[in-house]
Amino acid sequence: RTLLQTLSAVPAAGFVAGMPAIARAAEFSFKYGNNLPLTHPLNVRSQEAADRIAKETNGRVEIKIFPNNQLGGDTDMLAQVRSGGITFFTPSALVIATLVPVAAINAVGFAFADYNQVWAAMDGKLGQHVRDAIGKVGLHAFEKMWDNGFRQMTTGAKQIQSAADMDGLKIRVPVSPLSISMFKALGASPTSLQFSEVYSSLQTRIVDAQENPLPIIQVAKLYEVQKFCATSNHIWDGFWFIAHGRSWAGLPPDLQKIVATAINEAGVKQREDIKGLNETVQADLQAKGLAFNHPAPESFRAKLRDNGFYAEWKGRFGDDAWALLESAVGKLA
Ligand code: X2X
Repeated sequence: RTLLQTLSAVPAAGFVAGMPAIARAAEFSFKYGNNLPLTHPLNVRSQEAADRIAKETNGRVEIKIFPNNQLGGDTDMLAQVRSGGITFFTPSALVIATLVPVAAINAVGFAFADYNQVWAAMDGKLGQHVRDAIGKVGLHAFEKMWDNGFRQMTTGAKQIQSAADMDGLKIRVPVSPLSISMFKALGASPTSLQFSEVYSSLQTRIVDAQENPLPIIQVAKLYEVQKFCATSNHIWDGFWFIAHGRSWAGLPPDLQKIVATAINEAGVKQREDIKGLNETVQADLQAKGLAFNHPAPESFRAKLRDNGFYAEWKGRFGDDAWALLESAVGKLA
């Protein structure tokens, strides 16, 4: 066990006289940070997993969740999970790619047609390829990726009907080289900001637009500061549930098994939650005043192709990873 784990496992309530034995301090007390509001399925299902883990380990493993950027933005939490300051983090593939470049491969523009393709790839060889790369930087990635969703664009001033409307659009994107490259290739003027800054940057008009899956637009109330939503489905994005490698390796195998099973099974349920939300959230957002349109993908794809986006990223990801992606989604470039 690392010094940090030992320190965070200092007994608290457990030593108070008269407390029942079950309230003793956990042997392994872990922090899990993420960037989403408590109401998002990622947090609902993680809390379920944490409760199940506490129960099945008889209180030996405790996971405390710090949602909504309480521990800082994505960049901060990525640094913390690398140092062991926190044990668990769920970065989007876009964000962990700042450390593990190939992790952004699922986010190549307009690659996935539907969820059947997504989960076949991410639970299959492409996901394995990315998990191996994450393992090489001292982090452990759990087997089942969690869903963020297909990303959609929202704007404040004008509706996006086709790729021509992207020209000069001041759009916030995550801290992600692929997102910057893709939106530049579309003619937009992208800025990377951590998620914690998105609402206020739209409100104060530092940017005019952002892009996120509908469930996030809902739970983060972005409809309050945006008028239009183009359901472009331009990127499929998911969250890798990752652990600080040495802390994970220091957990006895029987406890590892309980934790991994609970997290992976919660992840599969979370995928179902997002799928369900995708079917209902649009009506709710419309009722809240967001005007929807559904632009056809062709003009966007053509602009990306003509501006060399696919050729560039094929080179950056390498032939092996690109071949795995194309075997899942068909020829891209
Ligand atoms: O920052 C975002 O836009 C979010 C919440 O989708 C990610 O985590 C990439």
